[in-house]
Amino acid sequence: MRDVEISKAIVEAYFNDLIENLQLDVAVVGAGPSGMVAAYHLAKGGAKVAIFEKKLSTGGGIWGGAMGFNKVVVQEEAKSILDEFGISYKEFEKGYYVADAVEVAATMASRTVKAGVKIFNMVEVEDLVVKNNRVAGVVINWTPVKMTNLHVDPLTVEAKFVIDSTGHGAMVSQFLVRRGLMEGIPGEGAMWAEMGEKLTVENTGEVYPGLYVTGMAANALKGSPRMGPIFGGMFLSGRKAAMEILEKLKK
Ligand code: 48F
Repeated sequence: MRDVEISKAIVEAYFNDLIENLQLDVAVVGAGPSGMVAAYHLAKGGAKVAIFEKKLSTGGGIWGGAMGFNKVVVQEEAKSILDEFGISYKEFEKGYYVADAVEVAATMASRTVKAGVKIFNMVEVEDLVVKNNRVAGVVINWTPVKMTNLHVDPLTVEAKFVIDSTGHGAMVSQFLVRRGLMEGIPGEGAMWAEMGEKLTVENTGEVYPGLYVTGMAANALKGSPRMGPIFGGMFLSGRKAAMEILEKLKK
């Protein structure tokens, strides 16, 4: 066994993936629940899609359940998404299903990758490409470069659509706000699970030509309530964005 062959295998495989994913139908930013569900459905629908996730791990806010009690709750309307991913759950009482947070995060990542989505972890989206008043891609850099504040230029990925699935901070939409291309973002409202869940789905959509928002980012843009450890709204939001984008890609 030669060490250098191991290195060559990694470098060649990684850069083949990177080259293949420099031109996408959809670039999803953030591998939390809404981003993974969106990417999964897009890939199933035949779109070329990659997720860029700044952390090492995928799953965003799934892993810790609530206060580190690693269970998540899903309501009736979103149970079909647990079924679609093959995630097990127990009925707590009518309409409230409880799933293991580790199983949700791990299974979702696995099924998303197997659906054909390339996930680039440890890659931060630091800006957007905007051409002729339309978002046309993402600007990426290594997370350690961003963390250490090194002066290193990024790379560009072309995409027909970008999805901001970055959660509470709505980090991608903030790039447009900073340039005066979008109104200021009020941030999420106070806790109200029922309203937060409903509005997460309603707030999901195209917020600037070529840019979609999902999940908590969608609520942050509208000042809608947070909802804590209930995840159905995140799943339904991801699926809604995917279905709308697939329709637009057909045109
Ligand atoms: O926060 P997150 O899980 O987003 P979500 O899909 O789900 C929210 C829930 O987890 C939970 C909740 C449900 O009750 O409220 O909070 O809306 O995942 C967002 C992901 O985006 C990554 C971040 O590391 C996380 O994994 N992310 C954030 N900014 C960037 C990014 C960036 N600039 N580039 C790449 N990834």
